[in-house]
Amino acid sequence: MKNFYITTAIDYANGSPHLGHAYEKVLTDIIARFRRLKGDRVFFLTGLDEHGQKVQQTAEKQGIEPQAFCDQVAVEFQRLCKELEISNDDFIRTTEPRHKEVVGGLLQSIYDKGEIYRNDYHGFYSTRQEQFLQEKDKVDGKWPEIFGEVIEITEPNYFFKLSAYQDWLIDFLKTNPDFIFPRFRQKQVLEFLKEPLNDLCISRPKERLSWGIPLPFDQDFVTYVWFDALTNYITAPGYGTDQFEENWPADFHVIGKDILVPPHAVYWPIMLHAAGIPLPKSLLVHGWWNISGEKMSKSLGNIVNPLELVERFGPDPLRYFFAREMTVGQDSDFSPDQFLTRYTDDLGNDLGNLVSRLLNMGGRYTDQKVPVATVNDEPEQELQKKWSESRDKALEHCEDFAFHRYLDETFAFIRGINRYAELRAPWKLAKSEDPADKARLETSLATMAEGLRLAAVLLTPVTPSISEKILTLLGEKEVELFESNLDWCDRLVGNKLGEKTILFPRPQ
Ligand code: ME8
Repeated sequence: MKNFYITTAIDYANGSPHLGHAYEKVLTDIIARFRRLKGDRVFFLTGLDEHGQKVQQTAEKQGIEPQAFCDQVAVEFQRLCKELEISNDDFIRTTEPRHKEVVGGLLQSIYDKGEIYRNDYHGFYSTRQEQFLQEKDKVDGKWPEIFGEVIEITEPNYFFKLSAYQDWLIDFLKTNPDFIFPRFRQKQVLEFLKEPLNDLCISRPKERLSWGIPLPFDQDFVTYVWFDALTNYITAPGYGTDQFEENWPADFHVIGKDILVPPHAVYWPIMLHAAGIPLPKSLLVHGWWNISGEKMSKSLGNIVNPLELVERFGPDPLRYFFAREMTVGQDSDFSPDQFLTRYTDDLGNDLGNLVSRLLNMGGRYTDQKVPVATVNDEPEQELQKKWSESRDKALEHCEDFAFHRYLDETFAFIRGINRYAELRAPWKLAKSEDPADKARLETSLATMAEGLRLAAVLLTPVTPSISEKILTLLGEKEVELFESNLDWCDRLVGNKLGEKTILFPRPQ
């Protein structure tokens, strides 16, 4: 059986991780965890894009060798993954020998097929974007800011026959309308393909850029960084080895909207097709985080460091915020106030209070044990019905990547447990002399505990640490599969409840 193979983009190693990097990893991790809980075998890849001019220049500015610089950055990105509880199975760095070997092999095989040729290039070149420019890239007669310094050059280079595949790609996209999620992105690609494609310059002369992978057929050149970077997706599953087909084709490449056209939707499918390698099944394209209404950028000085948020609040509040606030595919806004509101209202008030209430009452009324539910009246039946509806809808939303809706459903259920507690008011039942009220008291605590268990299981892909903590407090283990763990039952009866704990302390 083939594994479910999912990747993030590989991040540029020319700076520290920011909120956008953290988001993409969390989004991909939620999908990976969801799939594992459904019983799939998953291979989840993330990593770093270490070659190219930007990295070389940043390292030069710091007065260190590019490799030493990348080694430092890699530590930071790997720490980000660990701190955010990202469950990646591999972390690829494009400076690793396994990657250089695959890039060399892929280039050679496309070259041997006659799809790469040498030619003189004359024109304009953006050093910042490492990209050749055309007159049509000018805005109001000037090169836009994003290109940085633009120089005029004439130099021999190697070109990949992209243009020869344009009709094939258009046809492929038209016959595979679900290749790109959300669908409106696929339309944008087809719009882009209405203009004729130029062949892609896939080399940089070594005298101008040394920090790259040499072309196997001409050692005076290094490989264009996008050709190098995209190849990571086949390096990690072992292109050229027997294991390759255990993972490839990838089920999803999760990427941001800025790197869809042309890299992932044009270069990558054509590179693979030219080399005779099957295409990935889909591209999942997410939007961007703005910061309090502004684009996140170094020049505005509004870069949010995800590690600071994780150090202060733990990984799950940020994971929850990402999944709750972003409609996958659209842009969203991060503001410290909105983050705190989600933390306090949803996590603290709805979930955290329910946990402390239950543990508190368990300690007082039932010797810290989960009692047996012997009553099954309207309030219990209502809550159980609410559970099966919320669970089914929530799981459906996950299939559609509508994680904000899945959390909405799950928290509507959690608020339902809180309402149930208000209705049954165990603290009042405890004062009653009526033996029927004792049964109601025990039932209400058992019902709250079971509701909480189910909510914790359902939340596992987004809040793995908190879910595990709650399950431990209920005397249960972390779950590995959704199956049989999402049905209302009495398995908690007799379990010892943990000591009262505050899961979401008030922010200082
Ligand atoms: O593009 N909000 O690397 P990168 C959400 N190395 N996502 C964001 C974001 C934001 N504000 N800013 C960036 C590269 N991203 C290449 C990829 S893949 C073979 C090579 C996302 O570090 C961005 O869209 O600039 C991309 O998917 C990822 O972060 C890495 O961006």
